[in-house]
Amino acid sequence: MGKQPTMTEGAGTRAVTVEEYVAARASAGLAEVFGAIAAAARQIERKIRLAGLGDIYGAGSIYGAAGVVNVQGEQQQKLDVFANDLLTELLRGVASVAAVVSEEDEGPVVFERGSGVRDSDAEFVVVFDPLDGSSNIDVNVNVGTIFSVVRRVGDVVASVLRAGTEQVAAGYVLYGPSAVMVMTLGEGVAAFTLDEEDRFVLTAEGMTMPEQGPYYSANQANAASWPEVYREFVRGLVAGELGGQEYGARYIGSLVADFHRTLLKGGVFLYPPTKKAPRGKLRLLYEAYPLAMVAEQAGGAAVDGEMRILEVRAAGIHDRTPLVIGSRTEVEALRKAVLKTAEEVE
Ligand code: AFP
Repeated sequence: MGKQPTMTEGAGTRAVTVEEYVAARASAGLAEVFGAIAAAARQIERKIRLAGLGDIYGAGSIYGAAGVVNVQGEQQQKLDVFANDLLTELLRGVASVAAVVSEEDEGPVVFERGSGVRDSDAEFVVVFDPLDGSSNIDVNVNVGTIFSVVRRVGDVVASVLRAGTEQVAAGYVLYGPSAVMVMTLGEGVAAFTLDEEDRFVLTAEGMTMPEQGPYYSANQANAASWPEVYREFVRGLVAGELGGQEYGARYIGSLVADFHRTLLKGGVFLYPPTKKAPRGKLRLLYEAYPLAMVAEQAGGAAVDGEMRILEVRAAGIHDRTPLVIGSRTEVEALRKAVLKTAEEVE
C-alpha cells in the first residue's frame, strides 16, 4: 500500500477519515451510512480487542455461544448478536437508510421513520454480515464485518435481490492486528485504518490486486467432495502448471481475512460446491456480492464457477453460492476449466 494520503488544512495536514472521503465523492446520505458503519466497527473492534479480559469460559464472557440459534440454524455467538444489534441501531439513526438486511435476521428490518423524515429520503438499503468468521472468535483469530449498500427501488426485498452490479458501495472491516476498512464506491478501492484517535483514516487508495499470486485458499478437507474440475485446478496450481509458479496454501476460515490477504498478495480463494452443499456455503448478498465488487474494482475477478458473481441472481436474501475470487489469472483459468467441463458433459 502506498503513502498515507493527507488533506491540506491550513498550514498543516491531517488524515482523511472515511466519512470525509465518501462525502467528497458521493452524497451526504451515503457519507452518513459510512459514518454509522465506522461507528459500529469501532465498538465491535473494541469488544473483540478486550474480549480476552473477560472470563472466556464463564457466564460473564463475551466469547462463546449466546445460546440462540440464528435463521441459518447456526449457534449465534455473543459477539454476533452484539455486532448485529449495533449495526442495526446505528443505521436506524441514519435518515437515508430505509432498511437493513442481515445474515442474522430472517427478513429485512424496515425502519419506521418518524415525522420530519420523508420516506423518499430513505434511499438506501444496507446489507451486511455483522461478524463473518465468528467461529474464530474463541481462538482470537481475525473476524470481519462485510457490507453492501444498494439503492431502494420500491420493495426492500426486491431492491436487494437485484444483481450485484447494482451495488452503490461495498466493503468490509477486518478486525485483526489492526482494524482496516476496505471499501469501494464503484471507482477504485480504498483502505482506512483505525488510528489512535479512533478514526478510520485513509491509508491506501487505488488499491490493485496482483494479476497472479502465490497462494490458493480453500478448505482442503472438502476436496474429496468438490467437483473433479476444482480438484484438478488446485492440483495444477500446486504443480506449477499455471505460469510456472508453484502455489502455497493459506486458509484462515474467515472469509474477510482470507480475502484481504488475497487482495494484497494475489492468488485465489475458492469455496466450491460440495456434495453436502451443492450451491456452496457462502452467501451471495452479504458475502459474495460485496467482496466481488471490491475484487473487480481492484482489477481482480469473482465467479461462481461459470458466471461472474455480480451477475448471479438470488431468489432469496439468504441464498448461497459457490465462490472463486481473487487475481484475474487464476479466476479466469478456473472459469475456463469449468466451462470446458460443462461443454464436455453436454
Ligand atoms: P462462521 O461465521 O460460522 O465462522 O463461518 C465463516 C464462513 O462463512 C466464512 O467466513 C469462511 O470463509 C467459511 O465460513 C469457512 O467455512 P469452512 O469452515 O467450511 O471452511
